[in-house]
Amino acid sequence: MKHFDTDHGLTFKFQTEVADALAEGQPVVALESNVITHGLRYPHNIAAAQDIEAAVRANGAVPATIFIEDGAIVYGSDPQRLERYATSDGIPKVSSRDLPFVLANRSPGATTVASSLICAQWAGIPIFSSAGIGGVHRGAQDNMDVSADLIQFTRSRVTTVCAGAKMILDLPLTLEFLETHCVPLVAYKSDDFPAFFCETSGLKCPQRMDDPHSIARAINLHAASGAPGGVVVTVPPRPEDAIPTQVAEDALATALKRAESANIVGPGLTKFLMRQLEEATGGQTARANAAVLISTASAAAEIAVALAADTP
Ligand code: PSU
Ligand code: MN
Repeated sequence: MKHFDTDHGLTFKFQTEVADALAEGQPVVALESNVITHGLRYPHNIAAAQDIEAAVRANGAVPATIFIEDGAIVYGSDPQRLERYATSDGIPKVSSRDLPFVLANRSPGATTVASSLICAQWAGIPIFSSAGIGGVHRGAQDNMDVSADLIQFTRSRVTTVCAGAKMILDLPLTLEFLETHCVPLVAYKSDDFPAFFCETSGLKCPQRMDDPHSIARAINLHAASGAPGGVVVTVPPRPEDAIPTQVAEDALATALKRAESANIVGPGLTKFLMRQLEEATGGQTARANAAVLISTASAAAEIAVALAADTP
C-alpha cells in the first residue's frame, strides 16, 4: 500500500498495482463498493467483486475498487478487505454528502456512484464503472427522491460506464433529468437506454457510438470544451443475461406496495426493492445483476484503454 496525505488533509491509500498504473499513465477503472455491502448478498458479493476486477484486467486495465476506511480513501481491494466489507452488516452506504463525515469519524463506508466519482477524480482516475446508476425514483413528483448520482455527473469530471438504471426507477424521468442537466449520454454499441438487467427500457439513448476510440475522443472534447461534469456511457446487458421486462415489472409491482406499507423511503429503498425482486424471481435478478456488472466493467476497461492511448 502507498499512502499520500494531501495539503488539504485528505489521506489516500493505494494498492501498489493501482499506484503504479496511475504513475505510468496506464488505464485504471474505478469501481464502487456499495454494490459489495448493499447490492448483492454474501457470498455472491465477493464472487461478483472478484469477477468484476478480473473482467477489467482481462480487457487491459487495472481495477481500483474504492473503500472508505480509517479516515482514508482506499483504492484497490485485497482479500481481507473484501471479506470484511462483504460480510459486515454495519458498513453504511456513503453518498457524496456523507463523505466528509465518514472520513472525519474515521469509520468505514461503502461508496455509491456519486461518492466514487468524487474519489476517482481526487486520484486522477478518469473512468468509473457501475452496473446501475441511481436515478429519479417512481413517485418523485411527490416524494422528490432523485439520486445524488445524477447531480454528481454534472460536477465530477469522470466518465461513468453503466447499464443504465434499474426499472425500479422512473426511467423516462431519469432521462429527462439528465437532459435538463446537460449530461452527455451515449450508448455503446446500442441504440437503447438500457434498463439494467431487463431486455429493454423501450427508450432511446440520445447518442450511439460503436468504437471505444470515438467515445474517448468525445470524452476528451467534452473536457476540452470546459463544460463541467462527466460523460455517461451506457452498455446494454447481453441478451443471454437479460430478464423479460414483464417478469421484473410484475415482481416490482408487489415490491413497491410492500415498501409503501412498510414505509420504506430514502437511501434504504433501493436495497429493499432489490431484495424483494430477488426473492420473487428465485434469485434470477441477482444472477442477472452479477452478469451485468461484468459486461459494464469489460466495456469500461475497453474505453479506459482507448482513453489512455488517445488522451493528449
Ligand atoms: N443501482 C443498483 N444497485 C445499487 C445501486 C444502484 O442497481 O446498489 C446503488 C449505487 O451505489 C448507487 C446508489 O450509486 O445505489 C444510489 O442510491 P440513491 O438512489 O439512494 O442515491
Ligand atoms: Mn434517494
